[in-house]
Amino acid sequence: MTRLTQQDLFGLDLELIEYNLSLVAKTNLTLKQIACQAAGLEENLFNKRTEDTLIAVVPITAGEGLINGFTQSVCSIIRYFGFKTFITEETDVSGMAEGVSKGADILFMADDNRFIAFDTRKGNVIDNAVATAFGYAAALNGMANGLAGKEVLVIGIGNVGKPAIEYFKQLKSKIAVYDINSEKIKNLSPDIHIESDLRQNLQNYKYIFEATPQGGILELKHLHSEAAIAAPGVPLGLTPEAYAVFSDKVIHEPLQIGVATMLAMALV
Ligand code: PYL
Ligand code: MG
Repeated sequence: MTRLTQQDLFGLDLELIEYNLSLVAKTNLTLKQIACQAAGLEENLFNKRTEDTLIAVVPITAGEGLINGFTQSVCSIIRYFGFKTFITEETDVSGMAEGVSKGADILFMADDNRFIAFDTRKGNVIDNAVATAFGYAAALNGMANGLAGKEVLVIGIGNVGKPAIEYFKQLKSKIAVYDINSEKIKNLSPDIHIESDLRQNLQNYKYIFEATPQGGILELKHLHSEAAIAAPGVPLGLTPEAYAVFSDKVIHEPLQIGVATMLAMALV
């Protein structure tokens, strides 16, 4: 998984109101609506749970260690919805113990391999990759004004692309997939179209879900003129030239949709 940098997160906590407005402009959905649709949770229940849910964000020093601003960004996204949230003073196991002893119902924490929400009441684990997949797919559904019966191309069948396929199946979309590694597209269900030549055929797809760790693979000259792109992959899969033209049709940000969807999934 590509590791976020302090620069990726700079200013995120101060710009959530503008960010939400930009999401509504692109998808006709707020961040809360995207998260609740992705999680299958009624918005009013989401709102109600602000009254009885305490959330701890635990800094984890394992592996490459802390990312400056990571726990603060996670905390600010959750607080934006009105949930009581705190960052533990301790890190790692001590931080988990502190969170539980202070009555936290849900613990958010990430090492270099997994970013999870651990629900201490039900004992289940919500994974950021699955939440990001469902949240970005719900955002693309919003941009398309409904993807049922419409073709969507999923590029990158990894830990985000694969769950996204499941979500597009739920939306009854017509799914095409591309991955540079043919191993990744083995034993997918037969109704899924395997795209073999991305450069040649990218222009045939209006709705694109780009979940590769490869930057700059989507070039302006290959994109459908009315393309709408959900790009959870870090770094951004569009070339700067393509992004300059398509920026108001691209969903790409470091944490917001994934964290909001993890929260909603943990409240189901
Ligand atoms: C969850 C992000 C989304 C993309 N890549 C993932 C990433 O950067 N993971 C590493 C997160 C490390 C956090 C660090 C801390 O500050 O607690 N252990
Ligand atoms: Mg409680």
